[in-house]
Amino acid sequence: MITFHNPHHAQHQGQFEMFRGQLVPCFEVPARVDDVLAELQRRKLGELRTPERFDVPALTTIHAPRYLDFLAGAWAEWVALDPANAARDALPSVWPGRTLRTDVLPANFAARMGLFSFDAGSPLTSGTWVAARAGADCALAAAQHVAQGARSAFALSRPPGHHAGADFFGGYCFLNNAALAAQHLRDQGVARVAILDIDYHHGNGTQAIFYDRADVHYTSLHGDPDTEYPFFLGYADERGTGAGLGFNCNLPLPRGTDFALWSTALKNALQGIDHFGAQALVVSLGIDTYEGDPISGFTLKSEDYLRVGQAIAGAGLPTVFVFEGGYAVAEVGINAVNVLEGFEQAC
Ligand code: 6XA
Ligand code: ZN
Repeated sequence: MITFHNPHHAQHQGQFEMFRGQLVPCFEVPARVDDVLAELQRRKLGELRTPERFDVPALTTIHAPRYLDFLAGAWAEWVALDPANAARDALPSVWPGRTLRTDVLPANFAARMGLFSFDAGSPLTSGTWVAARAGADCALAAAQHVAQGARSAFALSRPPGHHAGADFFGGYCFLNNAALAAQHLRDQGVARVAILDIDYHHGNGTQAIFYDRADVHYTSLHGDPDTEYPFFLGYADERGTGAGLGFNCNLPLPRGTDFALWSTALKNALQGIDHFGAQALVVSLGIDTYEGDPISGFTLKSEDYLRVGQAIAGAGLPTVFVFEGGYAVAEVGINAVNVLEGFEQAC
């Protein structure tokens, strides 16, 4: 399996995020990708390739132009406010909650930052735009490779993407890499695309992007939003709307879920994808379901990830894996590569 990797991901290196009422060092760090890369090389699991550059219009298939404009210029605006800001990440602190307007684009930078985000856990840094675009390039190139006939490809994208919506960032995500991959498959002529999101957290951005569409089916296994981030989406009764009704499937699971229960949900998810008649699959490959993950609550073990890959291969679909969360830095490489190796063994 070819891995698409772009070293520019490392330009996104947040200092602090807001977590349980205080600023703490970021969990989402460049070392996560370095660890996966090292493990891929150690096990010689296929070629590494730097993706070609996709231009900004390739991103407007999913993202609103005014949001992309904001991201592209945000760092310069932040530093223009105060030269001392060059040493500080930008974090939002005000949002348009219920009854406030979202139809006007404020001139004020802090206001625009709030308009285009939903949490204070996702610092925007000097290299965020460059890194996010590099990650999106990985996802688009992986989708292109699969559209051209490859059985699979891995986009080692960073920062992650599945919380990012058409016009907002949050949950460490700025551009929705999995959504871009799915749309790219559609644009290359794949009629029905399924997204399987196995990150610990519900992919609220991906769900929202495809919620009214029948051509892209979204399924997610995740921590119950009643207690787990992102809290405000991801319940089982969210089944899609309009033409998309029946094409969204949420399988929330309680904190503490082990592999026996989780893999039963995965089986159900794969049955639904089979029933949909998908012609290609995009996997949002989060590894924060691991028992040692510092911010999550499932108990999967390293060896379980081989079986996850085998089960996904059983769908028999051309598959694009897109890297998402996973913060146990010492094990994220072993676990992610176990999924890929399990997949390859079963193909
Ligand atoms: C709140 C937790 C963000 C979760 C990010 C993640 N700061 N999403 O792993 O999949
Ligand atoms: Zn996650």
